[in-house]
Amino acid sequence: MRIIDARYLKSVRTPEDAEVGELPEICFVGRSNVGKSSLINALAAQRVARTSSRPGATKMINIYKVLYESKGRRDWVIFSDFPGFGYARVSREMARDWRRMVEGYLLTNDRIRRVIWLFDVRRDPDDLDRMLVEWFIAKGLPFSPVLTKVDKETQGNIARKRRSFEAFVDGARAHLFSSRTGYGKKELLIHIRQVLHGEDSDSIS
Ligand SMILES: Nc1nc2c(ncn2[C@@H]2O[C@H](COP(=O)(O)OP(=O)(O)OP(=O)(O)O)[C@@H](O)[C@H]2O)c(=O)[nH]1
Ligand SMILES: [Mg+2]
Repeated sequence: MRIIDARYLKSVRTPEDAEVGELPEICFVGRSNVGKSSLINALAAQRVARTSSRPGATKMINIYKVLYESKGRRDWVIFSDFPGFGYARVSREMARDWRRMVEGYLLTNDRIRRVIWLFDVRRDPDDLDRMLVEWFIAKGLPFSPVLTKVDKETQGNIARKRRSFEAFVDGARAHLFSSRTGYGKKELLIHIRQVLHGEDSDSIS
């Protein structure tokens, strides 16, 4: 799969506001600063998504319309870039608003084909991450974990972290990714193509 073009459409709070008809959608979620926007830019091979050094800056769901080519066919898909969660400095009300918006969006959007869950390879999962995994499973939301920023870790640590993370997500396969080096990009695009074409076999839910 090759991405030919990617365009920012709008920032929304609900699936209806996106106004994208029936196009399939891939959501990119994860904690603040994990590299969601950078990953979208790396996949699209252009700067469409806004990245920031200020964690918690994104407040709405940013919608991108992506044209891709696969096996000689061109198609559209929506990528949605979620505001990061778990940023310690936001107020309780903001955290509650975030949760309401994100949960509402994910639960009422039947365009969603997959939630790509990004996780910084250098971190260890905590209670908030546990709650998120359990929530995905309870709601039957298909998700694919991606360990990000692998350029920051040694090969040995990555292998070890991957094993323990895969155990944490009940055996789902964790993809590895670096938007700095491009590591894992090809594989993740193949995975997304498989998801879009119903050929995926290696994830839970
Ligand atoms: N070394 C390294 N840094 C990265 C990578 N991906 C992102 N970053 C850096 O991490 C910071 C956050 O990246 P973003 O892509 O804005 O992260 P985000 O998850 O979209 O952040 P929020 O929207 O604030 O939740 C930026 O300074 C990026 O340059 C990566 O693969 N490797
Ligand atoms: Mg972002």
